[in-house]
Amino acid sequence: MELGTRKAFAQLPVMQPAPLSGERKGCDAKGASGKSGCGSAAGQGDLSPQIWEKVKNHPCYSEEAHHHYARMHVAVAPACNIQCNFCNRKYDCSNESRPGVVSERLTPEQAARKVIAVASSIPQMTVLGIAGPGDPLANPDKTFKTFELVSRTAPDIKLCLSTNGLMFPEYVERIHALKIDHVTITINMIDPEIGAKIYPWIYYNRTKYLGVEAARILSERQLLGLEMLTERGILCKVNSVMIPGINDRHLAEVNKAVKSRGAFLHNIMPLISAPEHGTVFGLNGTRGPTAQELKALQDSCEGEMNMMRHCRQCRADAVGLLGEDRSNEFTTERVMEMEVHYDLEIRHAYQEEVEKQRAAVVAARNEELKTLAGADSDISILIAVASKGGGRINQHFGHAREFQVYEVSTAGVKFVGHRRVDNYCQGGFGEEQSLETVIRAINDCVAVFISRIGNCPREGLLKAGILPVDRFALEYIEQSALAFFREYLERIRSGEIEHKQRGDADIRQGALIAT
Ligand code: CLF
Ligand code: SF4
Repeated sequence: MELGTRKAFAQLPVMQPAPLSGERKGCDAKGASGKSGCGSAAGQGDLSPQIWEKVKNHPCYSEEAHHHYARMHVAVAPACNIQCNFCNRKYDCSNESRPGVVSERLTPEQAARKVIAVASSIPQMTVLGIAGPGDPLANPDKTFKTFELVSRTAPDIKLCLSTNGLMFPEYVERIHALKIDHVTITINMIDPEIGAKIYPWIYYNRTKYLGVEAARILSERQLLGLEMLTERGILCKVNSVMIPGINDRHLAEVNKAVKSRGAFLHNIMPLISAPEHGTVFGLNGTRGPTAQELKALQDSCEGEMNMMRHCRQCRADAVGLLGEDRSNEFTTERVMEMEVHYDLEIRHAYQEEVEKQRAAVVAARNEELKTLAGADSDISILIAVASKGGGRINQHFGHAREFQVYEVSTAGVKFVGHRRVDNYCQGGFGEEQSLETVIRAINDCVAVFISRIGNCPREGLLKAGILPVDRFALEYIEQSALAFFREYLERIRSGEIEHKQRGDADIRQGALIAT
């Protein structure tokens, strides 16, 4: 594609107008959780206009936005100052990426050019994050130089930083001065005894600290840094890796500690620990949580604080919507050859269209929710969805590399996670083994919504008790999920079907690889 031109803009996949399935009637319901603006809720809700401005098109800080807006990372920060037992330094930082893919390291100048090139060709790319592959604040010069260069040319792009937090107190003023409005800290413990099982050492003030002492210093500086940032009005997200048997029970305390210090969002992520990643946890057999274990912990922490459930544990050089990775389209070689023209007007025009589409998704959902008004049932179900974005059911079963999972009840519909899979369709034919892994990944779901599906996988899913549903093809996810749920309740009431609890599901280790 010719980049940075109006022609290129015209060729971008603009989302289709809203098709409504049948007549929709009803009330003015809110999102399921009742909270708004981020995590699993939608819309501005009770957020102040200033906060809403910061989160509304940030795909990580707003679940609703992640269907429409993209982020990119640049891998300018190779060094790290601590060791986590879920990380192998040969690979990306597990805080904000998954192990398994080595990033292309960039200089700040290369990184800034890449950002402008991506922003010129993906006008819905609204956020630049620096998240590794080591720790950004262990590489402060490269990190801040990159942000400076980008903010000069592209002032509309939000700056986002993700760090282990060891060096926060030294750099809070610089973060504030550079208008880095979004900061993520990975906090896996507040108890140094637990921390010693996660962090064998840290390197601080030219000294190497071990075990409990290392964890104590790290924890104190993380919590102090969080306080300093929130005092300055910087939106902080806390990432925590859920490690069964080590910090799974403790993370509720972490949640309280970060909430009391003003964190805006808490993202509890599953441990990735496949032996082939060569991490301590991978090699000693520490397992990641199951889907039910993760959801139960997230649900228990969801009080006053928003929980993020749509994290994809993406790479340190990821580009695109959270569920996709277009980094291969923007290698340094390609970026250097591109003719780049940053046009703010084009970006604004495109984003205005995105906002119209987004409003249509929300309006359709709210209309559908009215049809459940007065329904009295304590049943809730999970539904898996194949989607390429835009909040629609627009992907063939065989092409899906992840399924989005929604929980539906009379209270509404909310995004509760995603499941990575091997795509079933392998060069034109189906793969038996892949079908088994897909079924294990969505085993807790009553139905799977897809745009199309072949006979073989359809039969396999039915045998496993999962209903394949393609009649909502290209329609909105949330609206369709509510319509399906209303019918589901009617069929239960009529005695046609019986509601049964589904089993647990696998969270797949490793993951999304750029195609
Ligand atoms: Fe990147 Fe992180 Fe910023 Fe997002 S990612 S630095 S806040 S722009 Fe997002 Fe990726 Fe999860 Fe991170 S999905 S790993 S939470
Ligand atoms: Fe690895 Fe990131 Fe931990 Fe450093 S902070 S050891 S790069 S996971």
